[in-house]
Amino acid sequence: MTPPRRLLLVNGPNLNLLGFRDPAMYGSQTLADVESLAARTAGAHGFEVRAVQSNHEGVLLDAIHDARTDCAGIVINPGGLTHTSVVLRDALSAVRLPVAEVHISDILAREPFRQLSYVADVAVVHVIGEGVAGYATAIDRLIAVITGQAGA
Ligand code: CA2
Repeated sequence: MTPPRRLLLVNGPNLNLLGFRDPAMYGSQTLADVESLAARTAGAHGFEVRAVQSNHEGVLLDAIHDARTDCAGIVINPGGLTHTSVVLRDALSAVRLPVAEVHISDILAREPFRQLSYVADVAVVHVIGEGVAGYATAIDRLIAVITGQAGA
């Protein structure tokens, strides 16, 4: 069966504050800007985006489970759950969709506790420290994986 031309975009806890706090670390673009960049980037490949942001882990898990039936891949910035959440990692692994992990900041150059990602080895694409533009990079690379163009 042809995979659906839809991606799930997941933003985890506190990312609703983008553009309103800490611009030195996370830039001045808002979550709405991120979601519209994602829609434009995916749209250029003929894909649509379903976007979810929540400060509640269970809401994120439910959205990931639901993607199993009607999405071709998942782009996720898990926020602080990156460094703590086995259940988020298990959900991503369970749905068996290709995953792109995005971080706005360079987590490898920050505090030691940010350098461990529970999600990293269930993701096929990793974009770290490219700012908000990294979401577009991640979508381009994930769609290349989905459509079999990766590495071409
Ligand atoms: O760099 C990233 O994208 C992070 O996933 C962002 C998380 C952080 O816990 C990760 O280590 C790295 C923090 C998301 C909180 O976002 C804020 C946005 C604006 C102001 C305050 C927090």
